[in-house]
Amino acid sequence: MLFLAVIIVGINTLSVTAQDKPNVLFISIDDLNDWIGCFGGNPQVKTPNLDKFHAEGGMVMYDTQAPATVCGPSRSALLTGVRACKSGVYGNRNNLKNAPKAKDLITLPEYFSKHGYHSISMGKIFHKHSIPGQKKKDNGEWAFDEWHKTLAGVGTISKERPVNGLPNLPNEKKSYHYKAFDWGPTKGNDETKMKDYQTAKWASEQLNTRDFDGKPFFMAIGFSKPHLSWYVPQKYFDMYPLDKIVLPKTCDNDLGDIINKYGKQAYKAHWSWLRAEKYDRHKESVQAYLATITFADDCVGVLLDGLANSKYADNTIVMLWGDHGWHLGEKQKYGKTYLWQESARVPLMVKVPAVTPNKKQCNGIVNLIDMYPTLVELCGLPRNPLNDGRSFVELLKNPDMEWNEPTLTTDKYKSHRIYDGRYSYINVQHNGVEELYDHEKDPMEWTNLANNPEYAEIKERLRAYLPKENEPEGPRNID
Ligand SMILES: [Ca+2]
Ligand SMILES: [Ca+2]
Repeated sequence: MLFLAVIIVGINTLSVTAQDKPNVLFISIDDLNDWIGCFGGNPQVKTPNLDKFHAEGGMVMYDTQAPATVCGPSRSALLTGVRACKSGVYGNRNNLKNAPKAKDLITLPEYFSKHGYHSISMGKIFHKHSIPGQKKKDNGEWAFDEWHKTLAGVGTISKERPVNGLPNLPNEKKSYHYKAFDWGPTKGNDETKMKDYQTAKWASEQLNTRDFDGKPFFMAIGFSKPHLSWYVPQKYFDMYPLDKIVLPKTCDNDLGDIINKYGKQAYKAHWSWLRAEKYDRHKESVQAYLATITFADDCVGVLLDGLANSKYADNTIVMLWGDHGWHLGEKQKYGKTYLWQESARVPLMVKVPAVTPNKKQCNGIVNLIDMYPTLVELCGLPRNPLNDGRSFVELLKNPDMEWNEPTLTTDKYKSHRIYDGRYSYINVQHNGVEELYDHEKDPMEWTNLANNPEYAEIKERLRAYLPKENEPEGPRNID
């Protein structure tokens, strides 16, 4: 009798799960900053599909920060729900599965799977790591019920490298391989042959042909562009004529007021910027990033149209995010890393059917690490007590409410940024750098106020949010 009762309870729970739980479409766009029409980060960028998503309930979470400023640690933090300073996963070479404090954490897709969802994925969600002694790589396959390898894309029109013909600088480190900063057109001028396009098409087909065994789904789709190299069909370059390109605003000698513990300027211009400067390629770099964003936007459109045409359109939460920002010349740099806003700030868009309004921008301060507890709450799953983030469900329901708790971004061990919407405070232990910026007066973070006595109290207030625990860096991959 007791056995029968257990079976009946089990069946009831399952049927409730299948009918009442919303699905989740979790979309990652690698290395996309705020250059999206509806974010206003660049006046020239063309992102019609993301803008359409915004017009149809995809709320712009305008002031979202990343937990870390490079792929691996940002993704590890947002997928485990645990900060880098607690997990020891600080860099791309730290696989979370090798870090003692991270390896047993239940990641977001596993958590959904454990609570009755069918998890399925294609594309980059976890950062890819080598496995010691093995040829194959760890892509995070273990986190999903179904994990699918991406389909092959097309190559560039020329096999010569670099495609952009940009030479190394005299005396430049040899390790700075061409792939680190290259762009050019792909063969055939056909976006449908590109890897990301095929990923979008595949996902759309899943949404229109599958019932996932009657379970709600957690589908994670990762687009690899606009990550370098910026190889996309010529037509995307043609959308941005070179002579019309407007460069981001920069400040001469911006790095001059960032001083290390020896009293010297802490950072020099990055090699990528020095190359672009020497060979007059700033406009070309910006053009190529814009072109690659528009290609990624087309892929997002294929996926979102696929969802809109499917039977899941009205009961699927969409959470779309970039893993960290990108510098396009600001602070004399092309790329990510460090703790300035160009790297720390990220795009995040959220659609909760019947909850998020059309064409709405929300200015609350959130962090990508908050996505885990937010999705858990939206889907009615039990709270994961190990999550460091804060659910912003209340904010999604009331997007104009006050929501400005300071938030953390980490670059390396004891290298942190605290941001509260008005000020950003950066504290880097290894070189003794402190920076403080007032975004109300200085939205581009040009004037470092860390040593200005008028701001001493503000600095102390933000310092109090620096993490007290700092786990040493976890083991690095061999290669
Ligand atoms: Ca990335
Ligand atoms: Ca400056």
